[in-house]
Amino acid sequence: MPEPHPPPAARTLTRRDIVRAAAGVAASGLSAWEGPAMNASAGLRRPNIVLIVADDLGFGDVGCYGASLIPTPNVDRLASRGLRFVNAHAAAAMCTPSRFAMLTGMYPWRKKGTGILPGDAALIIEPGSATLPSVLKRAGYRTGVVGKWHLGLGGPGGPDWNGEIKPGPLEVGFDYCFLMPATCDRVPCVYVENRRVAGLDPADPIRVSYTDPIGDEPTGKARPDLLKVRPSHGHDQTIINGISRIGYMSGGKAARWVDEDMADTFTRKGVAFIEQHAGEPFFLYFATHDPHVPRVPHPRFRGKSGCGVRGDAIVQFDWCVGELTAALEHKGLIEDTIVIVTSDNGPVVDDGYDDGAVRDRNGHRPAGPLRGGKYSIFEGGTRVPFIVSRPGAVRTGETDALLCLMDLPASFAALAGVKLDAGECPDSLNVLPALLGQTKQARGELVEQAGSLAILQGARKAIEPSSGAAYAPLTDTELGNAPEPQLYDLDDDIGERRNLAQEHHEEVQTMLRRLAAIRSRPPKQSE
Ligand code: NG6
Ligand code: CA
Repeated sequence: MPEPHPPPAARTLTRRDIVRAAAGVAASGLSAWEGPAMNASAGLRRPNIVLIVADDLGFGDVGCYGASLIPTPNVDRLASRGLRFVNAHAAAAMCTPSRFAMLTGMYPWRKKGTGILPGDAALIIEPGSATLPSVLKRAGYRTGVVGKWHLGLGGPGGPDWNGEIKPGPLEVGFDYCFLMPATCDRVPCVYVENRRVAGLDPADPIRVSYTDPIGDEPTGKARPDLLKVRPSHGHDQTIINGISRIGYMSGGKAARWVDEDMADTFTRKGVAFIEQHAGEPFFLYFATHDPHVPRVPHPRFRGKSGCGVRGDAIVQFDWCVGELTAALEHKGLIEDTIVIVTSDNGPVVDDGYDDGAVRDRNGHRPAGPLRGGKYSIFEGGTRVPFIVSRPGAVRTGETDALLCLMDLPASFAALAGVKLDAGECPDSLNVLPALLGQTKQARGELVEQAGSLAILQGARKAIEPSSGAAYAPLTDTELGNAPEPQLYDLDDDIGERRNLAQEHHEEVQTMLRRLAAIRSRPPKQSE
């Protein structure tokens, strides 16, 4: 098990730091968009970016982060020729807020309506605003998203599944999309390609409801005998492909996905995007469903991990990473492409289906040494695997630089030479030198979000008091909520077992005041 390293001393990154760090990069011969090992045949071009984001993959879930029962050779290979971060975080311990922050560069708790969305929610990102894809588009990148979206589609009334689905990814900076609209356990179970449901027969229109039963198809509640995976909590509405989901749907039969084929389908679309844009700078956001529930990996991955179906879904995820990497190699682009592998939030074992994942876990610890997991304000909620690889241009090894997925917009804007206007991506910091391994100086502090908020400053972490539940409903995940403030020293106590708040009363109050200040104003605007 790798020992997570202590984060750097608490300090906020200032503009001057960023300028200095950038100067250091230039002095080392690594300019913003031209690495030292630049492939001569590729000429002077900006690197492509392939951002691979797993769903609910934990800090201890892949081999290079200590998993011994789950073979992940492709992720491990990227790590061995790249940089492995041990203090990288999602902005939140759930999907929608985490991805919202990653794409907009804004803390999700600044905006109402960024909690876990139903499958028929309207788009929550402002069309035309500065986003990770739109800033890259300004620099001439071709931008695509393949896989999980879960940020809503359509205007205030929600998406028109049978017509033009707009606004969506194409209105917030992507040139191309092939989406699972929300989650795999939420209806509608169809793919959206650009502005249409893929493969929809107009004679069989889709209807969706999150309140009332719709159509005459069986539900998991009424017909559990029809199910190939039974729910353990919730997830008992319309049955699609032998799995009951959250929400009701009817119609769209020809367009429905087959869960077992989803990883293959996404991978095919991701590889096609890479091949199509091999001659120009491109950004691909590849968002897998694995290892989120329902876990029904393709039969060829069944039994391939030593810890049940959740591990098998991670083996399938690793296969996707291998295929995308192979496509880059095949096109001669591996040295011209920054590949990132990470996750939207921490792990959960039983997230609502009785799929044997708890029974078969075989001692595997999805969060590694961390406490909590998905939904939790403990580190297991937001600290995620994060690997950056670009052979010859990104240093190899391990780094304890503190960063957040929310920093990608400002960092890649810097990489592409785009200047963000004041107020654009307001909480996103340019940590490009740390991403490239030129420095371990990145963020000095970060706000983490689950049901409550916490502030991380160097090795110290303060969690605000909260009246929330101690455990996630019907699961054994500790949420970290407590009516009194909590203070942990992550250098000595990465597992957050010793609450130091009583003996360091002043310190915890100072940290919580700082949290309140960030809440009222983005730090970048106070400089
Ligand atoms: C919860 C679901 C869970 C999962 C989660 C979203 C129930 C009981 N639980 O409400 O299964 O879908 O939402 O996960 O319905 S996330 O990774 O997209 O945030
Ligand atoms: Ca997730």
